[in-house]
Amino acid sequence: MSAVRRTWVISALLAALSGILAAATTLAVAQLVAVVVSPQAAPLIAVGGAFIDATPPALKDFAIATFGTNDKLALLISMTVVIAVVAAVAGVLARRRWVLGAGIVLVLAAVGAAAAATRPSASPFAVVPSIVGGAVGLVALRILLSRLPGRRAPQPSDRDSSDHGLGRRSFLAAALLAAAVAAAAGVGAQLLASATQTVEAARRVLRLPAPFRKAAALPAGVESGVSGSEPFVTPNDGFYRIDTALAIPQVDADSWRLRVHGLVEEEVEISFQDLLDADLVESWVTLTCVSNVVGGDLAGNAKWLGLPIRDLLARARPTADADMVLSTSIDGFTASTPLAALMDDRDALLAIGMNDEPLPAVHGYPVRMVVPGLYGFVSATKWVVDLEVTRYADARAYWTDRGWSEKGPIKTASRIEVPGPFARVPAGQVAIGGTAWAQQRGITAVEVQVDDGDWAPATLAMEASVDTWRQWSFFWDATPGTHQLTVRATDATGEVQTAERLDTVPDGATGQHSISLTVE
Ligand SMILES: Nc1nc2c(c(=O)[nH]1)N[C@H]1C(S)=C(S)[C@@H](COP(=O)(O)O)O[C@H]1N2
Ligand SMILES: [Mo]
Repeated sequence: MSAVRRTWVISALLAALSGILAAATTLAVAQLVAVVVSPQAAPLIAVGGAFIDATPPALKDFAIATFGTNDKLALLISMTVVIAVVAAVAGVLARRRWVLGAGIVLVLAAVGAAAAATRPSASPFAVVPSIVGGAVGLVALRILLSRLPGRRAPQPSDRDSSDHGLGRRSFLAAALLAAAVAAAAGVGAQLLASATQTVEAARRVLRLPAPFRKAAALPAGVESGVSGSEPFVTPNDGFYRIDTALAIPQVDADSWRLRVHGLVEEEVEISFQDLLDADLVESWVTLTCVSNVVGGDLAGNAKWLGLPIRDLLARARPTADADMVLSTSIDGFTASTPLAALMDDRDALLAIGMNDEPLPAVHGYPVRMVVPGLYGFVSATKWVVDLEVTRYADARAYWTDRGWSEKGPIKTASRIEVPGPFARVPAGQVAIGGTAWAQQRGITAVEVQVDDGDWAPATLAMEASVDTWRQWSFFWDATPGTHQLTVRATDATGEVQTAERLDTVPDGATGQHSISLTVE
């Protein structure tokens, strides 16, 4: 490579680096400003959130299937990579034509500002983080590019060649400074965010009131005893999490209000204190996600504490033509729940407690809905702030707009948890264990099939309620070779879990769970 060409390449690479450093400064400064304005107003979070809401269902399905519950991390990483590439291009362009590079930075900042301004519950200040970040980024880019070595052709008047070296050192100093600013702003944002985490602090000191009606004690023998099975009660930190929130909404319980309105005789508004003072009930309910594949783990069982939603609706008095309640989260997510499911005698709750603790932030602190028998996407609104009594003919929920069903009764399901898929087990008696669920109906039988043999009854563990899952066990006299085990459940209506394989879209997967294993 000729010396001229080499200088050009180095200079272009450093210009690209300048772009990336300027972008890092922009994002970090914006993040810092967003701590003060609103975490949801940080450009990365706002654009990511807008992207999630705009993603076609098929892509979202793919993301959930591919990344599991890491889909949000994957999205953030992809966005960072895209921004880095665009920023590098902006740096290279700006080296020759400042307006081009500056234009790209401005467009990026404008996209961030626009996304932040249009997020649900955005304040007028939501644009500020992107604007301040963009301005700082432009300054950083300008300074860095003005110090690029080799920008200026050597002049005869230069006293010696060390001028070139000086340029490099001066660029290095600017680059280090930009990196330091970005790092300081990023770390500062983190520190400030945790120092102002009043929500987590408030949650920690919150004492839940004693329930007016306690949950029934769990019967002895509610667990099958097969070691390695999922615990009957899912610990809060092991509970699956599914939502569209890139940054977890920070909801202040003291200013939290829930409005019940729409087709009602009387609008009702309650505060968090009203909930604490109300007659709360405890209930064991197994929550299930419609995106759960056959044999999947998007289900969890907890003891919820909350106000029966029917008590609230009784005060509001829905009119005769209403058939649905559209619940809305502070982050704009909505769910359409049949009014009947919220009025009948099941424990549909406005929950504030989960396994004897205030709701964890990721599970909806301070208040969420829990409705036995319905998939989460049509019922389990976290960070809920609004209940509109309406009609299916008049309003549509978040996922219904994206190709999913407007209603979502949970389908009968069963899975094998032990042994794991492709396990190798010794011949002789092998303990098979798992869980089955058919919320609102209850499980009355589970059967296991070895290879193409006859279905044989499994032993059911005790039932806690028709709204919880039920464990089962099966002792198999295993003979050497490769085998396939399949499970199916029967619910209390007598319906046997179908073998017909249906996809999760639009209203939940069907099919029977099988595993292959080797007996040695
Ligand atoms: N605000 C909000 N609530 C939500 C969702 C959401 O995306 N946003 N997802 C729903 C879905 S699809 C499910 S399965 C449950 C999951 O609740 P969990 O995360 O506490 O397990 O929350 C429901 N509530
Ligand atoms: Mo879900």
